Amino acid sequence: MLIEGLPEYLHEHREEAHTLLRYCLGLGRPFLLQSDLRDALQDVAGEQELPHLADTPLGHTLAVAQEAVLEAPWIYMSVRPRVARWHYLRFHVEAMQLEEISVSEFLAFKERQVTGQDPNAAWMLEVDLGPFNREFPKLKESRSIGRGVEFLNRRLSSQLFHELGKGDQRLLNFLRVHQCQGQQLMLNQRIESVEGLQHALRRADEYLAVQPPEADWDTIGTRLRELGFEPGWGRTVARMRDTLHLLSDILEAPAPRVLEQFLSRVPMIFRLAILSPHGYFGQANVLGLPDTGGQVVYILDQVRALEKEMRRALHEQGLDIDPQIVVVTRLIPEAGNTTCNERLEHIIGTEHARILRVPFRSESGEVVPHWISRFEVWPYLERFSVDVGRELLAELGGRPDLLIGNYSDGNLVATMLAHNLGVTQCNVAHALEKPKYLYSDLYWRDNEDQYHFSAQFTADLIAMNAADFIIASTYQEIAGREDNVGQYESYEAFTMPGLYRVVNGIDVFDPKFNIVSPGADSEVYFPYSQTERRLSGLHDEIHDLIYGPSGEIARGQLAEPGRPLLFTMARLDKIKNIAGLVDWYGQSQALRNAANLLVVAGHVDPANSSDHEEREQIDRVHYLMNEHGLDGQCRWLGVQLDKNMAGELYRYVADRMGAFVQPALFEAFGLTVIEAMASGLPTFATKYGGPLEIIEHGESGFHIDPNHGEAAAGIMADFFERCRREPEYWGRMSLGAVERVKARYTWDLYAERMMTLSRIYGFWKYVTNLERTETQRYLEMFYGLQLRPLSEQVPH
Ligand code: UDP
Ligand code: LCN
Repeated sequence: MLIEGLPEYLHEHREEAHTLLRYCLGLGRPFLLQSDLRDALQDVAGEQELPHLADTPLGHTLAVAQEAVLEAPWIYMSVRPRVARWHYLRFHVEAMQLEEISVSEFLAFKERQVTGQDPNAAWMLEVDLGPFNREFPKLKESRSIGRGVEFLNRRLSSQLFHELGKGDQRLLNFLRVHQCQGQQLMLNQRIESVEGLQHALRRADEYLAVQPPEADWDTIGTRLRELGFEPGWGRTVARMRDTLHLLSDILEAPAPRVLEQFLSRVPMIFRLAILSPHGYFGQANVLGLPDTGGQVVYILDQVRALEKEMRRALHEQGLDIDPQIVVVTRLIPEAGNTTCNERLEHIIGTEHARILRVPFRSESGEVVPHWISRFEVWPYLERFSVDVGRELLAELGGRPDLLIGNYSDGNLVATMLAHNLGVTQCNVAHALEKPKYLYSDLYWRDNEDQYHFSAQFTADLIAMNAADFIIASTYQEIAGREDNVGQYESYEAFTMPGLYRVVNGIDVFDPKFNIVSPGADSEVYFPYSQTERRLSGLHDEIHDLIYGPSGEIARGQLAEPGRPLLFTMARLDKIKNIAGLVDWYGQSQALRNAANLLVVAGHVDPANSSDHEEREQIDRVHYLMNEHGLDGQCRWLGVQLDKNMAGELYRYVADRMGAFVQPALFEAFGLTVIEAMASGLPTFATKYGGPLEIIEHGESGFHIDPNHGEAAAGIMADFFERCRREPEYWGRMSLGAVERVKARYTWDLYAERMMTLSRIYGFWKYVTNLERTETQRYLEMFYGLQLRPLSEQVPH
């Protein structure tokens, strides 16, 4: 039994156990969450004077239970005793019997509470990807989750070793497939076998040993080509020899580290396509518009970092080839003051990277002119993928070597393209919507009109299973924490009653998961103390923005400008909880006395918003400002700041010993959090999602619980009060924040890691059956029979 001593306890302490379980049933709710179960345990221990209850096997079970489903006399429970490990139990409260059950039984019981029908009465589709992966190597330890490539390297190098010994040619073939712009790279056809390769390596080494170490391919290439080699081994003779030695070592005994090192030198990635269909993807006037935030910032910074890294690698490999990166997004003819109606746009800060925009088309082929919410893009994506495939090939002059999808829609398009073109696929989620909203799966029908989650979750399942590898920004994104379910983990088992039940949707122990954290652009977000780099030319404008009169783009005028600023900036989505923050602030006299609130979000005039949810939030913020009488203490700016302005604003707030707050109900990663920290702003951020991992509470910032606004306001008020008493405290927190970002969240680290992963997964995909054809076929069926009809139902 998974909780030691539980059956014996139930038997021997029947009365006590009965009291607790009956209490849970007596709450009269069909579902209890983790926090409810913990509260129940505490309540019973207190009311019934059973202080030891938490220390009993039943107490331990409730402490690790994620959810209970109740219908007298039954209580079903999902239990997660360790990160990403799940068990399912049921208690018969009258008979006091306990049984372990399958995930399928647990989900079926859940469905029954929603539909009121016996789940056995009607057939229900069960989605189970488990059988496809049975033969596939999996990580064993939860602490290794997110380090898939290291695991894969270890596992597969021993396999390679074994097979090379049997005369396996795949490594050789792999080294012969590389070409760029019609030029053969690495090896030519003269080398026909592994023995031949070993022989050629020795001859090449002997030859190079007596050449000047700084000589390049032009000098020594003729001889190497006769031996069977082509360019790509290194810019100089010294580097070439080093690479040849790595390969000889692998042929002798492939050690994982050497293999990784060797592969990171093989020229494989010249052309990259990054897919990000929804929102306004542009370089100016877009941030803060609906659906347009961190993903755009992430991709533009990523492109700059990757191009630099690709260029560096190609240079070292001795190749004069320009890397090509194309970001594919949607072309929006009615683009306001953005450039989203332009087909091609050069990406600033790169040599060749560009944005390629392809329009959505209606069934009859007409271009869709207006912006479409990310929740409603589904009916357009199939056709979009076909159009993109064609345009991309033309733009890149051939197939990309890697496709990177972004968010649910981009990952789905990447899936379709990768399949058609036979290219390695990498996914980046940015934000998985399912775990953002409580019961978004169980009560999916209630949300269907507004969010169409049924299509989105189906697309997520398809794309995450199709991907060759997945990049997550944090560990928690994959597998959460001890008492917190990971974002991907939440796709393992769930149900959408009446649609389908997922018993094995994704396995977070799959080596496809890798953590590669994004950074904050250090050219833009640097500490306030680096005075020589500051954009002081913007200070007058910033001053007017913060302290100017209210008007079309601003509400509130700060009556006491000397107070520090508590700053927040986000898209005005409900989940960002800006209205919640205004409410906490309004209710906390201590916080109001300590600091002014500065909000940069959305529009002040709802007429300027095209998004339903945003308009609702605008109205709510107005309402709360009226309700709490905040016009003298809260400044709300309905503007989209360009990043230089945003960067200088963080620092301007830091100059005045202010702080940043990110109050979201859930934040997948939270780029504003690392930007504020990099600028030296003490930062308070939600404990739900990425910030939990980014910030070490009390050292590099503070976690706040958005569900307990009063406590959050208290933490912030105490902070300002302490800084008033102890000014060096502010400096200490500021420094802690800067150091944390420097150590963990930089784009240089990102690019180097990302390129290594791309090469290694590309290699393994080539030499093994990582293709997973069976999975692909199953997913195609799922696409055709589920996602297509669901997408059709979305208004278009
Ligand atoms: N941002 C900005 N100006 C604005 C609003 C937002 O530059 O007016 C930027 C912000 O600096 C950050 C991004 O938009 O880089 C938001 O990313 P985050 O990850 O915090 O949230 P998301 O919007 O992706 O959910
Ligand atoms: C989307 C989000 O919601 C944020 O939490 C991330 O920081 C952003 O994308 C970049 O990945």
